[in-house]
Amino acid sequence: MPEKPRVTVLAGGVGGSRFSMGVREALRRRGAPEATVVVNTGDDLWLSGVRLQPDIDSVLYALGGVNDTVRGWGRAGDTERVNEELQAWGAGWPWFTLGDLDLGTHLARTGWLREGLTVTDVVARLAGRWPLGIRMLPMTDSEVDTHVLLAGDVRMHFQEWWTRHRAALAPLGFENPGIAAARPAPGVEEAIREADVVLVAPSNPVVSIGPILAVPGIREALAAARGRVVGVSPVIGGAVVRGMADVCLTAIGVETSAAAVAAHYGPRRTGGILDAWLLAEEDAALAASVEAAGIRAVVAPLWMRDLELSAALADAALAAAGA
Ligand code: FO1
Repeated sequence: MPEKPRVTVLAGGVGGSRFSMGVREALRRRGAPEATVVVNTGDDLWLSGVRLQPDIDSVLYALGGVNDTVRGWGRAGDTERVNEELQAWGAGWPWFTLGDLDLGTHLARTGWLREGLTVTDVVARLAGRWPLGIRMLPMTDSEVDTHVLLAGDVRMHFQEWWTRHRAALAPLGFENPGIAAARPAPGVEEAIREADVVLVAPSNPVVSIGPILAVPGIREALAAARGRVVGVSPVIGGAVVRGMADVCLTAIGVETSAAAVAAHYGPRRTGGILDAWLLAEEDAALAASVEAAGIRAVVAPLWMRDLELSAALADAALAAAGA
């Protein structure tokens, strides 16, 4: 692997944002070109007439240094005046807060979409506001949803299940209406195929990485990638680091363990996506079973508590690709 590798990251949500910041830092220190991050758009939605892209905005705000690090979503220092007014009208969802600054983003995005710009164009415009130090691409320009399937033939949008019910309703599965007809956004397949390394962020494997992999053409691009594909476990010591990914994993029959998630992604040489998998030191005992599944196991510190640790994790992932 070159000393200054071209890196592409598949990412979504908070885990994807933190990891992208680590990758940006690690590459800056090497004087390497900016990475490309392909972001999940499967949990996007229309609400109160505006288009929300939670994962795009998580990565955008984090890399732009304007994210609310306490709540884990939205803008730092945001206010909720418009949201209060929406609630007074009975508009939107009472359990879903749209901050004033955040609404500025949604209005800008919706206006540009209405003017005919593609999602890729809109993301490029949003990304131009702050010096992100990373090229952001949406996984697709098509509208794709994530629905949660529940008992009694009930289905609801992922955001309702996640924020209103805090994932407490046992899901039977997840569906992505619109995904079969979706195509990777312009530049995504090339970014995957031509990268020296493709990194799979420690994001939710089901509702963040899952939709990216489900876009027809993306698995094929990973299979044809000239560089190695290295994933980072979102599970440490048998528990998910953040969010409610364990509930999602259980719903699709995958145990909440670093080895089971690696096996779920599968080895690239037999139709899966991974060449190597980073497991936490707490999970070192699982390395043998990852290797037995045909994936190179690398034990490294995975906690991204600050930028230094996130950059060290990115370095470990790059080293795993070079070995
Ligand atoms: N998460 C919440 O827990 N409560 C909210 O009210 C909420 C509002 C919200 C608005 C815009 C946005 O882009 C994200 C928002 N999120 C909120 C986060 C989001 O629901 C999820 O954490 C992610 O989609 C999961 O990756």
